[in-house]
Amino acid sequence: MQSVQKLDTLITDPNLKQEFKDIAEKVRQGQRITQEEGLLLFESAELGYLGILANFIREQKHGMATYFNRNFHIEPTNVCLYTCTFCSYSRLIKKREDGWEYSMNEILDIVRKYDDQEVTEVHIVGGVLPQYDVPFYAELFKQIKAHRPDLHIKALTPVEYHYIFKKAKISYEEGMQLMLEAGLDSMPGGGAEIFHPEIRDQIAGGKCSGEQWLRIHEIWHELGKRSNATMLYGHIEQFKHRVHHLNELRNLQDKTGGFQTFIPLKFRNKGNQMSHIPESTVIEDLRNYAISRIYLDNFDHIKAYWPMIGRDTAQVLLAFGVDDIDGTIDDTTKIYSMAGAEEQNPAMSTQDLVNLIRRVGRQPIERDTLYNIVKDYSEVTFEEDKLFRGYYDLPVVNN
Ligand code: V47
Ligand code: SF4
Repeated sequence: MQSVQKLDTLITDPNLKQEFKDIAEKVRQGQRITQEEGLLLFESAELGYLGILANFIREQKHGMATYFNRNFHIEPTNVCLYTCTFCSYSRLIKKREDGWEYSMNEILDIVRKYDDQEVTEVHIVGGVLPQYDVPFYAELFKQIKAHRPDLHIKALTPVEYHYIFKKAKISYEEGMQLMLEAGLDSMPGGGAEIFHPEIRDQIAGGKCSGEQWLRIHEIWHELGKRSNATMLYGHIEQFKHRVHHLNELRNLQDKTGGFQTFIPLKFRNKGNQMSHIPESTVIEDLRNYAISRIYLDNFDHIKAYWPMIGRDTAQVLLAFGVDDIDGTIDDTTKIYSMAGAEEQNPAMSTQDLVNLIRRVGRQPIERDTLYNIVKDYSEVTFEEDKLFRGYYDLPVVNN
């Protein structure tokens, strides 16, 4: 494999500093890097070097395979009682005209809209409001399962769970057990932001702490279930806070093995309290994803959430440690578009996703939420592919 040769060449490069050689050697041997080494990478490693290391790990784990799924998002409300400074849903943002608070039936109507589509997952997350409580969500999950038992429910984060369990006066353990019984299948990675209190206290508007976020995931994993993790980067945090965040996740993963995917989320600066902070550059984005891939040796997958990071950057990231680009998201997912994400109305068909992956030389594979393979698209060529001219050869299909 080319990625092995590139790493070997790097390790023997006489111009590479010893400390970077040592890290590259560790990666070659499948060994873990330390927090100090993680910080060194953030502070001074070059993009090309990071790309070689991250791509080596990515190809060792997954070869050319690049995963996507078919899902849809539901945001029950875009109004929130918390005051996160990076969020356009926060109650600090003036009462908006375009606010919504869906009822149970309105949410179920959205689910029913997808009845004739081959989606495998519904992703439910939004603002926090008192009417969305334990009885509401338990009933919602039950009704979705009654209507469509095969649909995987990936819903809510420790931010909501902490709030609704406290309100119901039940423990995290009791609460997560109730959600499991109601039909919850897995937890998305949101609400993690930056765990370190030096930063979290300034940006996370009074919602659950880093420890509470980690504890709720731990309990969920102990029930035998899976979840994702995120990190909101590129605002007021320093590199040391990112390393701390990644280290907390790596430690919990050692304990439970319940995380599937890590998703770095680039801070977008429109329509929120931190609009004065410039967004990170594409180079910083690539570096951050690559270092995440190198640091989180016990995570199987690194995902680029394309509506947030943009399609072009998502393509480049497939050479910087990323092996997953999330789903079709046939929806108007507002939390990001309001914050200035690339995609105002994120929707990509299966064909779009397959082409996006294949045109940078990777192998598109549709997965379900738990990474079971739904369909390998390696041999499927769509009509317009025949007109594509690029660096990577596309498979020739006669039809
Ligand atoms: O926790 C809010 C982030 C997250 C902004 O698990 C912002 O598969 C950037 O976690 N700029 C929720 N980010 C989204 C999320 C997610 C998305 C896709 C897939 C999965 C998964 C999880 O969105 C929040 C917060 O960190 N967010 N505002 C903003 N201005
Ligand atoms: Fe509410 Fe979540 Fe936005 Fe914070 S990030 S204001 S908890 S919707």
